[in-house]
Amino acid sequence: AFNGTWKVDRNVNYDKFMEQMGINLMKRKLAEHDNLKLVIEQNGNKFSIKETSRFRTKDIEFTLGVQFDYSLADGTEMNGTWEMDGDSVMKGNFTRKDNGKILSTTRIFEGEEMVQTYSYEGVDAKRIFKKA
Ligand code: MYR
Repeated sequence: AFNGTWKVDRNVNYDKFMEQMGINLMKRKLAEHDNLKLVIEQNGNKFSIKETSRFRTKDIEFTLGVQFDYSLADGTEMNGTWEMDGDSVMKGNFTRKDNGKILSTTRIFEGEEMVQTYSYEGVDAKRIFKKA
């Protein structure tokens, strides 16, 4: 169900979320319109994701429940895991390596759209993706 090409369509409270993450105004302005595209391929417990944005192209591979490293476009390093909750909900928990704080995230479906939620230190945001 996650398989396919997903393009970000709109954000909810993403600026505030990035601010809580400590990202400066100029970078936030660019990131708000980063044209993020995720090409997701799931095979059983294994995911391969090609992330493309105005900042970079990145290939990510992970296995559900197995810890992996991931760095944000600004260089912030994290590690953590994704797990499934049923067939159609992904739940991720990632720890920032610089301060030990947790970013939690989910991917769920709402109608035809995939919604990714983000939560960090009490601030929540969403990015809503449409299938390309
Ligand atoms: C993936 O499944 O796409 C790769 C792993 C994602 C890890 C968690 C994503 C957090 C992204 C937060 C971006 C916020 C920028 C302030």
